[in-house]
Amino acid sequence: MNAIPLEWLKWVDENIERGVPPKTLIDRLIQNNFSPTLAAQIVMAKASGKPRPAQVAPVASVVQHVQNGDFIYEELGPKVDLSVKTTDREITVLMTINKPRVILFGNVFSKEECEQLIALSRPKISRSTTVDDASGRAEQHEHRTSSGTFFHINETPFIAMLDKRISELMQVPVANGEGLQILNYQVGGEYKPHFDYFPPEIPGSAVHIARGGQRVATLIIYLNTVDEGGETILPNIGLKVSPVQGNALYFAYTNSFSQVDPLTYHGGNPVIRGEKWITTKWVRQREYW
Ligand code: PD2
Ligand code: ZN
Repeated sequence: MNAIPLEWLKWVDENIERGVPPKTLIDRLIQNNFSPTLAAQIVMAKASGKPRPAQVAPVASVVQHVQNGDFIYEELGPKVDLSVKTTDREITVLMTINKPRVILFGNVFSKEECEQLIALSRPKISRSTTVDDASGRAEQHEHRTSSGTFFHINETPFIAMLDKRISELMQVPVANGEGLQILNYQVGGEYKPHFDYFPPEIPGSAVHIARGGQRVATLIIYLNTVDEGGETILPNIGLKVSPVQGNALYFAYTNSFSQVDPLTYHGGNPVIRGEKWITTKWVRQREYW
């Protein structure tokens, strides 16, 4: 259904005014055959107090890049308490934020695992590339001054063990994950703020989304403790996370309406002293491998 009959608009207005949660109303509209995108737009326009467009235009059900504040927060990502038990490890929860969904974990990898991953990566690293906006091709860019490499899913028994642990922690099947990406930053190396999802309005995103769907969440695992600098930042919420060996920063940004959350805009500050090693796991909506 592409347009909303007036009686439904009235129904939304009345229920928002009565204090019914937006999510309940969106669910009810979807049950009544409205597209998730349209349902979300109508309800959130009313809930946010912004004027609703005079005419509700047909909306394609593609991934939506919403404005800050318009993202519908469902319970994204793993449900966590004080700690999370995976098959082989007890991981601590150091901090959580709900909007955007961010979790800082401790004790994700042991010191030995971090050292082993660095040792395996060192001989393979080369200058990092990023995705070109227009073409979707991987290209070198000044905004990511680091060197990197990656491992295929389950590439070795050691990598398979880490992939499995991460999958249990993120509560996403191993098959939905991209291979572990390794980055090494030297002094001055940084990663300028960006989104990890493929911005839907950029032509180059389509080719990436075609395989496995949109990215839904990121886990950045710190493989060493940086002497100074190198913090991961989320500038829109004023968050700065120090790289500490074995800790990991999780954030989720795609909801079941295929909206993506601009509050997860993030970057890596320049390294001031020492070097920085991380591994990143990006997970998709569907099977990627
Ligand atoms: O190294 C980081 O802190 C960092 C910052 C932003 C890593 C990534 N993004 C990433 O791997 O996506
Ligand atoms: Zn990133």
